[in-house]
Amino acid sequence: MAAEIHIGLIGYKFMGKAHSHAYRTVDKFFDLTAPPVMKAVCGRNAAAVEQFAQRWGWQSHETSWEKLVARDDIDLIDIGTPGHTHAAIAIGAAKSGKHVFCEKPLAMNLTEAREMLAAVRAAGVRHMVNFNYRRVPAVSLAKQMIEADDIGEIRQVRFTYLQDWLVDPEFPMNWRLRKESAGSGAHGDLGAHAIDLARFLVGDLAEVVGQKKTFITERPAEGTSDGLTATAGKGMESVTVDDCSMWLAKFANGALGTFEATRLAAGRRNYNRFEINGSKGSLVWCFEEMNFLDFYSTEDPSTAQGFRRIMATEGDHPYAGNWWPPGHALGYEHGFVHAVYDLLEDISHDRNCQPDFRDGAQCVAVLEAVDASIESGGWAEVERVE
Ligand code: SOE
Repeated sequence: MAAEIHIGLIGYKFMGKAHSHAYRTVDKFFDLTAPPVMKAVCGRNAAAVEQFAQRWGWQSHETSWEKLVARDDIDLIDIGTPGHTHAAIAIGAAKSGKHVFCEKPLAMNLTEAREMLAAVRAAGVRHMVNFNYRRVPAVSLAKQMIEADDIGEIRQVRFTYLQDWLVDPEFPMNWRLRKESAGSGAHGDLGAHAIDLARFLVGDLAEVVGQKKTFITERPAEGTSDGLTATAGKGMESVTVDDCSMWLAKFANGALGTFEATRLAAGRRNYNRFEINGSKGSLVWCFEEMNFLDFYSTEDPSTAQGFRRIMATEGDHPYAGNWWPPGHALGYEHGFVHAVYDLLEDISHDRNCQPDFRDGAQCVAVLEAVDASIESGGWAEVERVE
């Protein structure tokens, strides 16, 4: 068993920061079999990536991902770059015998996702997709409660991911607004999270029917962009992805669901929410109040009926005991720390990671099924990824 796990990170913007923070922090709060060593970060702009490496504590930097994945002092390649680069990097990393951790959505389409899955399986390396919201303590708690049958048979579910950072038509173009770099808009960017949470908590989706729409079809050309901020360049550029998607689902276990993803919901900053109704109760969670899980049980005495609000910061709640005393709330970055903790332990103990590339591919299959339903104007079956 290795004493350390040597990390090579590709991408140094929004996700690069979130992942770097996780590697820097994880062994301070969690006991690891093999702690991470921040060996190298990679990006195309040499000066910017060098500055990032110094600031975040990476030992070295590269400007070519091909060089990074070929290095023999790296065990794990972490991909935090735009969607169109995932497949080539992940397949290259797997061929070099590296474990792979990849941002969501896994791939631009199902064909690519299947190729990535085949590559990591052929290489016998560990693989994980970063669906960070699974590892918010209140969400992990919801999973435990569903498994403990606290809400009974799941019947109806609502998964909603609303943001508003694109509601201003003057917000400039960036890679997330181009089909060739992002694959899709809110549908893949946010809908992928909703699908993953639905698969995690409810189960596999069998059939879908939906709609997508682009309301703002042109935006100022890109000047600079970093994460969800951008400055305009000269002229206008066409938006080639959706602003929102709305769809219905039938789950394999018989449950029915509604899904919605948008980046134009004025006032909703990061409103990633689910409501799950079962035969014995309901669970409700929203990221904007991420430490709370609302639970309703039909089994409570009639005098005490009503939603109860659980603050998932007790020592016995998933992950929470490793942090602060109860009530000392957690934030966005903690989900990434938890993901990296599980990933590193799974690698150390040679276990399957969750969600793995099969899960990532199954999520892409759902995204594509919605597209197929839009084309056909009717329900579409979700392809099963084995
Ligand atoms: C932008 O919509 C974004 O950064 C997504 O790409 C992330 O996956 C989401 O968690 C927050 O918003």
